[in-house]
Amino acid sequence: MSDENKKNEQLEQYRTDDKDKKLTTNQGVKVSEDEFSLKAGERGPTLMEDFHFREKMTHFDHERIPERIVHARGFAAHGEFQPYESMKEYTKAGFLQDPSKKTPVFVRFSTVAGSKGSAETVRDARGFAAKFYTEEGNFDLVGNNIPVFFIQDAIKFPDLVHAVKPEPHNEMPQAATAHDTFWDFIANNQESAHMVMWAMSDRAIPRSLRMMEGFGVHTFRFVNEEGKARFIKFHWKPVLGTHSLVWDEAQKLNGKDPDFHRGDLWESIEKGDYPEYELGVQIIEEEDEFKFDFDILDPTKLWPEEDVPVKLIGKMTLNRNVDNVFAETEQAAFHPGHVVPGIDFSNDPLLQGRLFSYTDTQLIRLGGPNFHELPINRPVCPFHNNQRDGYGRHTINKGQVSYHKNSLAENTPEPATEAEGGYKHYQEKVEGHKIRARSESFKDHFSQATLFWNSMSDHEKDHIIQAMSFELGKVESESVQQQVVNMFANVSMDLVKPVAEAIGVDVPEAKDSNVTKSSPALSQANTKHSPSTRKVGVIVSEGFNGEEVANIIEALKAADLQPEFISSSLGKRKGTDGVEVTVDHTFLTSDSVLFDALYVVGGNDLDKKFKQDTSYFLIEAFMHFKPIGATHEGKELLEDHMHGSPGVVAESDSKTFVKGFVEAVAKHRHWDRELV
Ligand code: HDE
Repeated sequence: MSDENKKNEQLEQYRTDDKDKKLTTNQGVKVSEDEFSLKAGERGPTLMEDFHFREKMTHFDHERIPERIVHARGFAAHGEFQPYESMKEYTKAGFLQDPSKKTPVFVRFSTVAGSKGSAETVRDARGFAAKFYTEEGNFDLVGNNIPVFFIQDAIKFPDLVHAVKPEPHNEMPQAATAHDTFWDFIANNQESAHMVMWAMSDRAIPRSLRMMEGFGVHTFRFVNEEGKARFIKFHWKPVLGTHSLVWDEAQKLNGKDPDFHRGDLWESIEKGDYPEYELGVQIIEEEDEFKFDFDILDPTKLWPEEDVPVKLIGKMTLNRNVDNVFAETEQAAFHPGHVVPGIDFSNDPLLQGRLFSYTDTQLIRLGGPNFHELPINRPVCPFHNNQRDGYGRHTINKGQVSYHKNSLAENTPEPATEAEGGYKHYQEKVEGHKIRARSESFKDHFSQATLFWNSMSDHEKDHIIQAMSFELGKVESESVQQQVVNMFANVSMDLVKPVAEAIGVDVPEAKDSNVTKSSPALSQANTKHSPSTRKVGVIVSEGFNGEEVANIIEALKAADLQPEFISSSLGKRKGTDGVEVTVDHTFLTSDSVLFDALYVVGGNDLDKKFKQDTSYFLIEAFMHFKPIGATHEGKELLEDHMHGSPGVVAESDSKTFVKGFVEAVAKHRHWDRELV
């Protein structure tokens, strides 16, 4: 990371390295013994005066803080954001003015429903929270990888979360929506239909945190120097494209590697394969607010990209892992209300409620009102006000004055004028009766759910049918199952009929909506494809074809693939021509689900166990539609039905093999493969 990263410089003051140091108490007194508590006699009771024991134990007893009520399971990294061009025309936000200016960022990704220790490849939305440490204060873009939300009004959030979390009487199931209370909530709160479609789609099981989109979800405002405002929505577009796992694979990964997503992010950054995301905005002029067939304030609606194009305005690169997960990732406090001049809110009732919740939750989680002083949360610009005291106060405010207005400190700290950078809320004219109601314009819950369905490719539709059949198949109440199926008849009978049949409830009467429109941008079939950083498991044994295989491995690396060797045991495997490879994993320590593709090399001396293990890996990879390559003796290890299948590249000629295999890997998955 470049030295001029101000956040990094600031954090450096707080970092400490205990290596090669003497052990001390927190008071700095050197400790002479850390294994035996102070006792009255070798077999006697421990003495109260053992200050080292007391301090060590007390600190340990208080190590835990409450986990986040939602988004408890998360992982974060540092990075930088750089705009492509000045956005002066649209916003006065300082960090978006100069294409040569880099702004430090900290990004925390998360699952929503699971607790802090839950597995990572569950079916769920992913949080995508970015903190920009700008010169004008912190701007937090606290988004998800799904562009819409379950509910329209923040007052329903506690109900939604109670329904999705493990059921209170038996605390099951962990990190899953496949249970009665979640689906009961859905059927009885039908504004959730659109988000449910996304949650049942492949978007909810990303291949990698590096390969998913991010969305601000709500409508925000950009305000420029002249005070002109426009409605905007924020997007993150991953440079590697948007790719997903398959459900069977995701479930197996939860056992084989519950840290799969954080491991992938951590390793990529350690290797220098820095995850990159382009920041985009959709912009709607104020005068066009009512030109759409949905309300632009409704958080259950997206703005189809074909109607309102996404303007890419900059790139974020994550290039440094944290030094300490608790100090940084866990103590990071995000808030959609952390905005800077040039960025403002809309009246989206979900956003308005979030503006209250985030500080409130930090007060219990981080133990008081001074969490902004924790190193990870401190802005890189100075901050001055009359707020004082409270638990864990770090700042030593000098002087006698802590109030406004005053004369003793010449009325400082003083409010800044707009020209000096003072935040001025956009002067939107509002009027109305105090009323607990929802706008009529928020009442269409199904059109965009159908738009989403219409936009899916055949295999994506099939995955949604499978996901719903799985989820509802786990629901015990037949009444809830029936209610949900009846509800989704409003979306499409092509979806509902096979689901109803799979779970054995009545196929409801057709209520197909008349939405025929689709939005190609919503389908992952239309995303970018690249072989870059894809992990290839290379199955190898003694006596493999040395030189040729070595050349193939080099060519795969040159194409930015990441081959790792798998064999029966660790150590070296000898090939012909004096070539040797070091095994990275055994059949026992790895699994096909941990790789994007398999390349079977084999060898000239294969025992039954090796063949069996290889066969298990291959069958699973094949079922998960993964690219499979085979050369030399490896070709004989393929099952008969695999030969000639899409994405299976079995070749003797090295060059033809490399070309075909790299292309197959870039495709991600081969959905046109027929399963047997
Ligand atoms: Fe959150 N949300 N949320 N949320 N949310 C929290 O804040 C809340 C919503 C999102 O990595 C909590 O610090 C309400 C939408 C992310 O630390 C809490 C409502 C979106 C994260 C909270 C929503 C999000 C949170 C829990 C409905 C996508 C993790 C811990 C009105 C745009 C941030 C915390 C991190 C976390 C409240 C809905 C994204 C309780 C009341 C919509 C990424 O304050």
